[in-house]
Amino acid sequence: MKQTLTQKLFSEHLIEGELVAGAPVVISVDQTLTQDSTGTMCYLQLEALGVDKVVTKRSVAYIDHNMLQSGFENADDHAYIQSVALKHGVFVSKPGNGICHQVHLERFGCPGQTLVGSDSHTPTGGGIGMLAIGAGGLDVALAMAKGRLNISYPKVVGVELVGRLGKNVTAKDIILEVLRRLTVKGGVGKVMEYYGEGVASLSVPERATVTNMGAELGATTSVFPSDERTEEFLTAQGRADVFRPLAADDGAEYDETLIVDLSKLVPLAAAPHMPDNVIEVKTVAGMKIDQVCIGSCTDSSLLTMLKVAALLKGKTVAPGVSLTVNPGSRQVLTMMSELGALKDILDSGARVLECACGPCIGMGQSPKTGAVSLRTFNRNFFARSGTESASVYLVSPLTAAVSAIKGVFTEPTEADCAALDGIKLPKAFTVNDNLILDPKDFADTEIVRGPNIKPFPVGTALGGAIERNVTAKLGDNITTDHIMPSNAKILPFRSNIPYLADYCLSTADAQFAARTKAAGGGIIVGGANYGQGSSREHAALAPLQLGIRAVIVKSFARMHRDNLINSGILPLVFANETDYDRIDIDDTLVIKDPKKLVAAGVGVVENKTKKTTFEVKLELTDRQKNILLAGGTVNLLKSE
Ligand code: MIC
Ligand code: SF4
Repeated sequence: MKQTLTQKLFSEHLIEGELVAGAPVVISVDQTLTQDSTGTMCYLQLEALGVDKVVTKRSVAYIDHNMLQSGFENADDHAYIQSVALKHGVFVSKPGNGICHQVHLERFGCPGQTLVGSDSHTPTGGGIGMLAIGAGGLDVALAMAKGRLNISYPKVVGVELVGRLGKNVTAKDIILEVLRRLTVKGGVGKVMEYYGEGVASLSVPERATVTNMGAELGATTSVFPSDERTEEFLTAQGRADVFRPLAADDGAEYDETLIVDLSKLVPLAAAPHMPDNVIEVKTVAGMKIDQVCIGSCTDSSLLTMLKVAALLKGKTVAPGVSLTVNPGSRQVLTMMSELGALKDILDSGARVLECACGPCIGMGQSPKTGAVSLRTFNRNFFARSGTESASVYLVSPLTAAVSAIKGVFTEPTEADCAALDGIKLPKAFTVNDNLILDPKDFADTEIVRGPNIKPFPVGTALGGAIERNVTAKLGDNITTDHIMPSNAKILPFRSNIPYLADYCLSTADAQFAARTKAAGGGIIVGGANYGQGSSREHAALAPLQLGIRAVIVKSFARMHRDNLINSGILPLVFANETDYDRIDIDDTLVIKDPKKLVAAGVGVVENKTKKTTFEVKLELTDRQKNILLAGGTVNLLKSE
């Protein structure tokens, strides 16, 4: 049978289950990655699992998110992660080495291998032909401990790329176009598999921009074939030995297909506050802008930086604009300096920041009140920048650079982009891995724990009726940035759930935490695609800390639903979406027999206040049923 690349990658790693869309499967995990803002929780859980050493071929702990060190908290967490990782056989990429996804692509990505990461943009690895999947920290801890991942086999969407990009458009415009067509929930339960003659014109870092931001479709992952361009990239990284060619069989059938004609794309932007709110840049040309940020795991490669430098060369950033640049890795920054691009960027008046996530997660550079901020990032969710009144637009690095000079939203023209002619990947990257610690050199490491590390909450086994008030009623597309905001003020508390819980849902409903505490717990009601965005399990652990027992919505995003189950919170879906309209905040809901509901997968919820009932669904694998009955994965594992 002719196979898609996705089918091949799953088949090679299949441990249990059948490759039928929607069916539960278990796959073997070759590699894992963690970053520091999800990492502390992940390694606390790994410790709780009681394993001595990880079983994967390669696991890496990156420190790239929580970098401000405005108090002792972040620095303590870094010390904990470094020590606990090395002790368990995990490589450590120290602060300054770069953003996890960029560094992983450069130094560790292997075509054909599986990668599970405690970060939603782990699918970046699909740019080099990996099956790379984001997951909550506990699932990544389990992947490190057991080398396995439980997941639903996805549908495969074939995205055929035809033609070639014009000079003034980039890979960012490709994924913005896909988001425009499919929306932020269009990829849920699906893998986006790229193929076609247009693929060969894209280098690995460009492919990685597309697969990275496939996370914004809600997709399980995205993947490109591994071909000569992949070999070229790996050779330039001094890693030609891990290359293997990979592609779908000719004529393989996809569950769905999409054609993107690269030659027809124009510069695009995602307008506030959603990555699928896509417009053509020309429709906002001339709008005054205040800030431009270039960087993030989706667009901070050397290729991006060389293009930005070429457009900035000899020019000055507009007086009213703050331009920041975060190179994706130290390798990128080193080579920018070697090739003269750094000087061109600095000469333009840009502020060069460290190789880290930085403003993408609101760690500094919050824009001023009411600002218009153009960012080459992947998320423009409400308040994520740290300024609620700001309007963040997601754009290509070319649009970002020309707009920074002009001081207004500017569509890059083909003529502007003549300066980009001849820019290509180097034949050899400058490799220096001295910021990567190899665990075999640190056999005697003692684990260091700072006072900011608090025990994480654990759910309770399901018992009798659950009677709770609705303490939040929310709309569609609620992100994990709403549920557990992460700006510079609270990100340092990622190892302290009791502290974080007070900020739960604060940007969507400022009274939620206080209301839920006063009611002695609660139930959250939400709309479609609830929990989209990041992999952060804090978006489940903080509600658990507050006593949330169930979340009832129109539909869930994959990782958040998995995190709720891991925490022992019931993820319920309205059988009839119109029942959503008949529930109000403070209504008392009763789930009479939660165990029966879990076993049957359907059941009735009573609204005591309205004197009505409505039906809910709960599609679970047998393993998930056991997790919920036990009150979460940690309890289940303990009982086993
Ligand atoms: C993000 O981009 O939202 C993050 C911060 O990288 C998260 C992880 C986290 O919340 O720590 C993600 O994408 O999973
Ligand atoms: Fe970091 Fe932003 Fe990428 Fe998340 S999306 S990993 S915060 S750069």
